[in-house]
Amino acid sequence: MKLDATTVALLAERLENCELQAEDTLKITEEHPEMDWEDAYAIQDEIRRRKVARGSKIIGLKAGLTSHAKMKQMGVQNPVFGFLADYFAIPDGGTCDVKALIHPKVEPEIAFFTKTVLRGPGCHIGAVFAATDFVMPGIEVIDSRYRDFKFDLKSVVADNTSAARFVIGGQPVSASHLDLRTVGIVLEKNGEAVAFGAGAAVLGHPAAAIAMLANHLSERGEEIPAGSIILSGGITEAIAVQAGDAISLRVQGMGSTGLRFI
Ligand code: OOG
Ligand code: MG
Repeated sequence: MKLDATTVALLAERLENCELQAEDTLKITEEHPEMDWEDAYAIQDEIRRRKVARGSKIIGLKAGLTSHAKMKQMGVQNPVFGFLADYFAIPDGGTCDVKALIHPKVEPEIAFFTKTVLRGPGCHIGAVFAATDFVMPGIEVIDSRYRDFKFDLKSVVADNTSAARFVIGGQPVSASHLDLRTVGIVLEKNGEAVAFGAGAAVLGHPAAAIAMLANHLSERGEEIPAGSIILSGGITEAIAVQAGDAISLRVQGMGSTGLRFI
């Protein structure tokens, strides 16, 4: 750690206030170029602690920047991990108020639901299959708290990897009943197909993102709890949205889900 506890707490407060008040800020590494990975996750943990203290429940986790399309779009090279709070969840077919967000974008993802604990080190996709109850289509709404969505990896980790909202829908399917590498996806905006892909875009297999998350957590003495929802990361680049947009995601063999921005 390069930052002291007071600085970590102040940065967490600033980033969380930006989230709650829908205001942007400059990326925090400009002021703190010395900050390291531990600092970045410590700031994210402090944001999580603040939410839990206020009564929010943590219902799941997310992997981000797990596809080349996303890494290229954001100019970074490594996956990152964050958490999902209860109030991030939007019902299938529901609405998302853009006034509560800064500059939202949507991402097509595969969501995993765990039935047993998943723990590293050495977690692999076989262990992920064994621990997964089912998978479902999911749309993540990301909303970087950084001006113009410009960040580096440490800044985005501190900002809970731009997590803002998500919707899950369609058919729950056993992860071993279909080949998640070749499952095709189509993301539609106002009825027009705007992004296409297949599961293999995410680290060769979306389950690999879940294994990577378990291994990452084990380095910090943590695990993926049973009963978690985990977003495995955007399959295509993220698509900007505004009030009035209707978004839907079709996943081969898994049905579809969607939401409307108001
Ligand atoms: C970081 C979060 C990326 C994903 O699925 O790749 C992410 C960002 O691009 O703002 O959630
Ligand atoms: Mg995502």
